[in-house]
Amino acid sequence: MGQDGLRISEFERISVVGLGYIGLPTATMFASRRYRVIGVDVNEKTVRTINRGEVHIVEPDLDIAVRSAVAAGYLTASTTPEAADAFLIAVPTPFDNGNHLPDLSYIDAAARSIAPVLSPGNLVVLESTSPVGTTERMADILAQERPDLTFPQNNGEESDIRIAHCPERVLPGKVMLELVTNDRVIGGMTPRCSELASRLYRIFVAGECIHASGPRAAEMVKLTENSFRDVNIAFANELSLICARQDIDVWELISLANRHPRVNILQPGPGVGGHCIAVDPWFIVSNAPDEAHLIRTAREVNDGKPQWVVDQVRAALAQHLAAHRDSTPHEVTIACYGLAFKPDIDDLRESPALEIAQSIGQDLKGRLLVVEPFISRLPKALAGYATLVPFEAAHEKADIHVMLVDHSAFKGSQVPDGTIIDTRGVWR
Ligand code: SAJ
Repeated sequence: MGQDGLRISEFERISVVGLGYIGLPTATMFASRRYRVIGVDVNEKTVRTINRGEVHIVEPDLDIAVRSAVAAGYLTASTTPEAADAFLIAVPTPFDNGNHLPDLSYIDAAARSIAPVLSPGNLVVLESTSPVGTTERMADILAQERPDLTFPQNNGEESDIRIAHCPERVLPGKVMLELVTNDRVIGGMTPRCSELASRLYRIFVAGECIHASGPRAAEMVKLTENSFRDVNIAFANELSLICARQDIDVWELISLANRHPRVNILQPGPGVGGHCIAVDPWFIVSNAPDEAHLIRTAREVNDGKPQWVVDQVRAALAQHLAAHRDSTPHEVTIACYGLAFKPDIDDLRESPALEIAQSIGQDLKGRLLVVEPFISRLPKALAGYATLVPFEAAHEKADIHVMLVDHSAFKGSQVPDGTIIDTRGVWR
């Protein structure tokens, strides 16, 4: 330990570029182990928030960790990169929803922004989930920007700069735990690149640091994990459609089939949301469009599920009106339970539940009640279409009940009167 309490290490300064859902928790982990961390983000507001010791994202235990790391002086944020021993790039890799092609401009910009402050001996790690070949592309950008330095793609083990891809694999909601406990896949451009990256991650990773044969393999590992889950959820979602047609309880079916020692089907739902599983499989498809049939079809099955749920609601509404000839469409009340993209979180982004509620709200002439215990105000997408109400109010008043998210608070509740469309098996 040095006089100022900082660790004496080959990594005296660690720079994390991109202070979002992955970058900020990762930067905070290093800082919590008493390493000097400079977080870099292009958003000035984000930088100011972090420098006040506050957070701009919701993740259990992150706020306390950031507060103490900033207060102790181990973590500072800036809009411009500074010299460091290791650079971790954790910027978004969105995709164009229309043509499903990845947008690598954030990674390119991050590489260009750190290039001027690189010096011999530095390690650059790409953490962002990326199509195969992106780490090599980043290495080429760095080499173009800094012709005075040598890079592994040209100089192998003798290069000035070490480069690796080490994909993040943590589950939103459990990030602070999984950052420490998960195994880490390390895809260095050379064995020494992998070794240096492993030494960096061992600062806080208690899981194993496993070396892949190179960055391309590591990139594909991450995409494969999320595609595996997407394909398995698509299988469950397709079963839910087949079962609905044949009047079979899909949850009973899956739980019985899963009693087989070699069967492990995931759960159906209203669709697949979030920023990872609904996006990453397209990175495989975009690089191998003629081969990735199953992966593409799984995406299409999961993306089609919200519309199927909306169609079920429309059919239930028509049936309700046919059965209650004295009531007009204006008198019907529909309740949606849950808006988040998965249970027990407050994240509504890329949420199939929100998409469904919005669709129902737009064509409903009656009343739409929404129950979402994790928010206090309805998102803009529902403004004017719906009313946020407590669970009991919806449960009591609605004619049609649409269960969209299996929040713990909903489980074990009594099955309401009226028509039920249960996408999560809560009221089986
Ligand atoms: N879902 C189902 N049925 C299931 C499981 C999930 O419909 O049986 C739905 C959820 O409701 C949600 C979506 O899938 O809408 C995704 O949720 P998730 O919990 O499966 O995954 P994410 O997106 O929160 O996090 C995933 C994780 N990947 C894997 O588990 C393979 C996480 O480890 C990754 O780090 C993360 O993606 C990421 O950042 O890539």
